[in-house]
Parts: sequence; C-alpha cells; structure tokens
Amino acid sequence: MKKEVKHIIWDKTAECMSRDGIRALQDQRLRELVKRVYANVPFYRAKMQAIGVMPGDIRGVEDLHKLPFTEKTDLRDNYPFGLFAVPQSQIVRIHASSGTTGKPTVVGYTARDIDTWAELMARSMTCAGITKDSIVQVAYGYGLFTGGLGAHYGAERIGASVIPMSGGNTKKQVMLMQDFGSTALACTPSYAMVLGEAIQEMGIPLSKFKLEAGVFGAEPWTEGARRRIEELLGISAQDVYGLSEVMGPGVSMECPYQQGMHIWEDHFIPEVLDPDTGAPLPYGQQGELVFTTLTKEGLPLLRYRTHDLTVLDPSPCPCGRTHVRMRKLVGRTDDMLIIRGVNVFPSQVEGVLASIPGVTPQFLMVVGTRHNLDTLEIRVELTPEMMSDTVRHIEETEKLIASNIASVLGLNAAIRLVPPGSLPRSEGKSKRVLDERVR
Ligand code: DLL
Repeated sequence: MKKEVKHIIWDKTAECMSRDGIRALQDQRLRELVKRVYANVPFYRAKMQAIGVMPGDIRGVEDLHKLPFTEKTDLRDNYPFGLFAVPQSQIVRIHASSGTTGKPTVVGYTARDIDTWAELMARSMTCAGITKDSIVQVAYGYGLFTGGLGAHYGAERIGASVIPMSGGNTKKQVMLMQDFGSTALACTPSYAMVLGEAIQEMGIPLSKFKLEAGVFGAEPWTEGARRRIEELLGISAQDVYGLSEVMGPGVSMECPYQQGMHIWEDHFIPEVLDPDTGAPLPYGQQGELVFTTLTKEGLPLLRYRTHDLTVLDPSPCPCGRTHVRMRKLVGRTDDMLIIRGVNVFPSQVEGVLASIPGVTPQFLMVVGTRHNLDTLEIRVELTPEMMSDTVRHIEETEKLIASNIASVLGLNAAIRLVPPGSLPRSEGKSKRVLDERVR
C-alpha cells in the first residue's frame, strides 16, 4: 500500500506569496541581477553591448526578452571559471556536470548560494513530507554531481537524520534502509527501481521497512515508472528537478498532488520558448525551458537554455503554493532521436510499456542502419512471472508492444523481449538509447 504524503509547507510566506508579489520581487531582483552581471562578468557585458542593451533598459520581467541567451557551450568556452561573477576567494564550493563529450560544465557557489540551495532543497523535500523526524537515505552520488550534496544539505536544513550513502552498493543500501528504519529515499528513479527490485528478489516483505517518501529526479521518468516504484517500495514517489548550471536539485519540486513541479520563482524566472526560433511561448504550450537565476552570486545566468522540454501551468494548485508548475519533462531537445525522419523520445516508449502487463519499464532502444535505412529495435525486460509463461503468450505480448509503438511513435520497431535483469543497469542515470547508426 502506497503511503500518503504529509501536507506541510516549509516557508509559507515565500511559497504561498501572491502572484503579484512574486512578480514584484522578480522585477526588483532582475534589475539588480542585470546590473551585477554587467559589472562583473565580461562575457555578459560583451554580449549585452553587442546587442545594444544596457542594464538601465531592463525595468522588469517584461524586458526579459531583450536579454541574451546563455548556452551550455558558453560555459564550456569559458572553462573552468570564466563566467563566475565573484572573485575566486568568495567561491566555497565547485561542482561539475560531465557531458558526453569534452570538458565538464563547471559551476561555483558562494556561501550564500549554498545557503539558498539548502533552503530551496528544504522547501522541496518538505513537499515530499520530509520533516525533522524523518530518516533520509541519500543514494544520489556524492561528488561533483549535485544530487548527493544537494539532497544532503536540504535534509539537514530540515533537521532530518541524514544517511549519506551515495549511489551503488545496493545490498548494503537495503540492509541499512531496514536496520536504520529510513523513512525517505533520495536517488534517481532508475536507482529506486533497482533498489525496489533488489528488495523483491531478496524476498524481504515491505512491512520490514519504514519508507514513506521518495525524492526522485535527475533523469526523465514516466507516470508508469512512478507507479512501479510506488508499488515496489510502498511509498509515494515525488519528482524533483534541477540542473547544475542553475543550482542543482531543487529548482522545482512536486507537491503531494503530483500535478507538475512548482518552480521556486522567487529565485528563478522560467520561460518556455520555441526551441527552433527562440520565441517565447504562452503558458500551456510545450517548448524549451529557459531559466534566469535571480539570487545566485557565484554563477548568475541570464536566460539559460536547458534544452528540456515542458509545459508551464500557472493555475492555482490545491496545495496552496502559488509558484508556477512545470509538467513532468517529456524529454530534451537533444535526446530526441530522429529515426527515418520521425521525432522520437525515449519517454514515449516508456509510456507505451507502462500500459502493457508482463513487461517492465526497463528498455533499451537500439538504433542502427540497414541498406542505408534507420532501424529500431527495442529490447524490453519481462517481469519474472512472465518469464515462465508460454511462448505463445510472450509472442502475443511482443506483437501488442509492436502495434502500440507503431501507433504512438508512427514508426515500426522490432521488439525483443529479454529476461528480467539482463539489460545494463545503472546506479545513477539510466541509458535508454544505443545509437549505432553509420553516418
Ligand atoms: O541532475 C540535478 C539533480 C540532481 C536533479 C538530483 C534532481 C535530482 P545535471 O546532472 O546537471 O543536474 O543534469 C540536469 O537532468 O537538464 C534534465 O535534462 C535532467 N533532469 C533533472 N531532473 C529531472 C527530472 C541534475 N526530475 C539535467 N525529470 C536536466 C527529468 C531531469 N529530467
């Protein structure tokens, strides 16, 4: 049985501020930010001068569109500390996110940045029902990745007891979860699934655990994955979003209503843009999420392009928080695959699999080339029960997946059902795509 999330709010004044109040605060903070980056970051000064925008031209959020964008490549080009807005002596922490190619993206924090981050993670983890009485097992990686220390500081700020496990070492995670009576788990959704499956395999009944809540993020996961994790761990699984460049985890967080993640707008201005033209889109339309950081001192960013695709919803939320919600991510502009001309997101495959009994959301899309044409094979893990089923039933399941994939993706794919546990497992972020195309 899934546990209900406790409805508590960490900072009512900030989280339930009127929309007008949020806007006024953003206006004032944006003006200060623009002055600060113009004065202290040569990169931004040059960019603004190139397009003829002076700090005085920015009166508030209505002028945001006049400001230049920041791309991940800008951080790389100024590697490692070139975009920092304070002298290095004021930087107290450095994190980095590893890209698929080349140098990592480096981010720096002042003491006040770390304090803000802890506060926003405390807000976020409170959304999942975590209190000072909670025992929080942090199984995000500690290190240059922001997940471990981000969750750690947030849980400590709440006053919870923190177990800094870091990722991996699954058997020990399960043992301590049981022995210490962890009430909350913070890790990637794919690792939550690994832990849930391990508990099932070890044959330990859920009644031996005290888990109530999960704070899962750092990678896309569908409603189907959520249901599976909730079932495997007997908890309520809440989504947390963030990115190193903008802060780390805790930029936005789901409340108990699980209808999108509240973006902490007193610290970040979100925009959704047409990814191709860069034109701002109205609320309710899907596009690329862009953030301007309002309070960051070490690495303030103007209109940072996340390449994450989502929809913003400003409608009132029954939880009482007034901050705009972003819908669960549909994918990234850059993890979108183009297969035989069709745009495909791994999340669509996950969505299809969630509706089919007998299979798990563990899959790998293998894209190849045959006779100069793209091919797509989807390997999907069966559930242990299904493994012992008849060949005919397994074949029927393959056909069902193939036809649902064809109608959702608009593309034919070869489906290969594989034994449970046979696809490569990640301790951190999951790998969904193997692109072996010859280009
Ligand atoms: O993943 C920060 C984080 C740590 C978030 C722990 C949540 C929990 P990066 O490694 O810089 O930072 O990766 C950021 O991960 O642009 C998204 O594409 C993806 N991502 C993060 N959270 C979610 C989420 C951390 N809840 C990139 N759903 C982002 C989907 C997510 N994708």
